Amino acid sequence: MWVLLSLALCLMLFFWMIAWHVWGNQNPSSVTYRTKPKEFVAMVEAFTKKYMIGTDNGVPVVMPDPKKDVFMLGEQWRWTPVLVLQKGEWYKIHLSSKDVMHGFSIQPVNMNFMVYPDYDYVLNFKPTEAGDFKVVCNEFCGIGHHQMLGRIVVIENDEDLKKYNYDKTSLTERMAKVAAGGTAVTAAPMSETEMATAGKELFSLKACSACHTIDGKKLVAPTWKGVFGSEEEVMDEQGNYSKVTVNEEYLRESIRFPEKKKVKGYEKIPMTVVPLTDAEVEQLIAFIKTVR
Ligand SMILES: [Cu+2]
Repeated sequence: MWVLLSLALCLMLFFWMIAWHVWGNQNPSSVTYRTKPKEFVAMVEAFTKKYMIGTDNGVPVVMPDPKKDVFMLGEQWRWTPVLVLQKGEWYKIHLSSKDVMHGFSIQPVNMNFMVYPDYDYVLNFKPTEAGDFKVVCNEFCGIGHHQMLGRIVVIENDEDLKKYNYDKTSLTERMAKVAAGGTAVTAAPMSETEMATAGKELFSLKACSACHTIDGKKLVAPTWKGVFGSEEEVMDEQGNYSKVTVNEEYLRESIRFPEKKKVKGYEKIPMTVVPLTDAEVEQLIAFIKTVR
């Protein structure tokens, strides 16, 4: 009798699980695919280039077409890009992580999803109210976890864009070109100022500020103040000294391969190589140029 009773209970709980999914006001279910962080980042970058309408605190803002694939990437420590979505339209949202596990939590509506590297979560998603939504990370992901904030703006019409100081003129122009039989949508190029703003964001985001300063103070690494264009004595990997001018080329090399030419006085201190995309390296350089 006990065996039968427990069996009945098991079956009941099993079917209740299905019922709860349907009637329990749960998070929508997702379809999951395998991916690689590199692949996913490339998709996010292509998507961002195509639909970008500007930047918001150094983070690109994109306004995708409804019913299309939309991408959002979690990385230490931010969500990119900022999404502008239309109320009442369906979107296919892809979520993944570039590094570690993050928690994608839309506030204040409190919808939560886990975001893992190597997995592409696809959610069919329809925003039902307009407004400014925040995406927080609810999975502890490192020292910058508390500042990992993203943004999803839901608008009812194009007029709403003004409230957020966004402007989609550049996007409309690029799309019109494509409609007229032009070549594929080319990147919305970031202006030099936008690049520098993005670089400034990366300076704290990627913890460059732990070792470099922008006010001339000396930490364990050379300050960035006035460094661009200056002449420095550097040591190569063989221990030979020479003089270099700090230009874009030198910075590009030093960000990727810090050991190649080390500034005199800092030879013994190893620099942490932070994983950055090519675009991010350029943004940092743009920022360094402005630190006078
Ligand atoms: Cu996180």
